[in-house]
Amino acid sequence: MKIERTLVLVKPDAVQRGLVGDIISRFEHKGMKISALRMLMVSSELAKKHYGEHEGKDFYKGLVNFIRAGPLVAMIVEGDGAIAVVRKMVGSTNPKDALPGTIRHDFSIHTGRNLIHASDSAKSAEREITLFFDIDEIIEYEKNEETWVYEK
Ligand code: D4T
Repeated sequence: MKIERTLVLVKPDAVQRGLVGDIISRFEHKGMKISALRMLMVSSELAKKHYGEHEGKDFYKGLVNFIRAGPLVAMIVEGDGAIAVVRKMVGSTNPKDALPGTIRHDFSIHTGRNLIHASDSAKSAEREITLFFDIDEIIEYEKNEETWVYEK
C-alpha cells in the first residue's frame, strides 16, 4: 500500500453548476480521505504558476482566465495510489473522450470547461499542493471507516 496525496481543483464551472458536492462525494465514496479543503479566488500570479507548463500554447490565455472566472474549490485527496486513482476517476482532458463513469464524462462536454484538475504525477502533486496550501492547513487524522476500506 502506498498512501499518496494529490491536489484536486474543482474549477469555477463546477462551482457555478452546483457540482461541488457530487465531485467531493465521488472521492469520499471511493474511500479516500480529504486532508485539506478551501474555496478561493485564484490570483493571476497563482494561475500563471499553476499553468506555467502551458505558457505559449494557444489555449493558455483562455485557461488562465477561466481558472480565475469565479471561485474554485481546492482540496488534497489522500489514499492508496491516490495520484493515479484520482486521474482515472477524473477522465480524459477532452470530456468527449472520457470514459463513462468518470467525472468529466458524466458531467461535461467541452475541454475548456472540463470541471476539474488533478495532479498527474508525484512531482506535480508535491508542487501543486505547495502552491495551494500551507503545511499547517493539511490535517492529519484517522477515519474510523479505514479498516472497512483497506485490508492492512
Ligand atoms: P488539468 O491540468 O486541468 O487537470 O488537465 P489535464 O492534465 O487533463 O490536461 P492538460 O494539462 O493537458 O491541460 C490543462 C488544461 O488546459 C485545458 N485545455 C487543454 C484546453 O483548454 N484546450 C486544450 O487544447 C488542451 C489540451 C484543459 C485542461
